[in-house]
Amino acid sequence: MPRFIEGTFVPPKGRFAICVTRFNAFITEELLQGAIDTLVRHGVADADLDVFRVPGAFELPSVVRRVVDSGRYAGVIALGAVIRGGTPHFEYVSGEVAKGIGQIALNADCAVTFGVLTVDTIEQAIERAGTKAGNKGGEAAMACLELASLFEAMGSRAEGAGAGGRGKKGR
Ligand code: INI
Repeated sequence: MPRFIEGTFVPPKGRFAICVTRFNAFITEELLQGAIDTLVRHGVADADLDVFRVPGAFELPSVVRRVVDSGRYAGVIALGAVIRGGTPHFEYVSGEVAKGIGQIALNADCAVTFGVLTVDTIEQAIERAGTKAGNKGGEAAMACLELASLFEAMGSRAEGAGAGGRGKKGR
């Protein structure tokens, strides 16, 4: 029988942070509510949850990086909504935010998940913010819980994977 090392949805020790953009707030506030609701219903205490408000998706990576580097969190969730307009601005903003958060996630000692919508229309954004296609903020929160729990099960990089130890930063 193989040994399975996997996360659960029981919050690991430590705090969670949500970084959410103000741009397209009518959508991102719904993503935020979905993420908070998911974390709290899985047992994260209000006192262990911080929300950072960010101007726009372009600024998300710089804020997420500072939050991660603080070492205070077991998990960080990035939320935003980039909606295509008539100019190439969409491509630059959506490209930068995906690349930036991806690089941070790869190098972070804590769980970092991506709940940034990149859609062609406002209708598609609405569908993903708590209507037909679910709530991508809630999904990013679920993924963050599972990944943080998996990291806890794996132990920190310093301790070696599979050690079952706790991470070294703020957990
Ligand atoms: N920011 C978003 O979060 N979503 C968008 O759809 C968007 N569009 O399309 O322009 C957007 N632009 C602002 C950008 O993120 C920066 O805040 C701005 O360029 C200042 O640096």
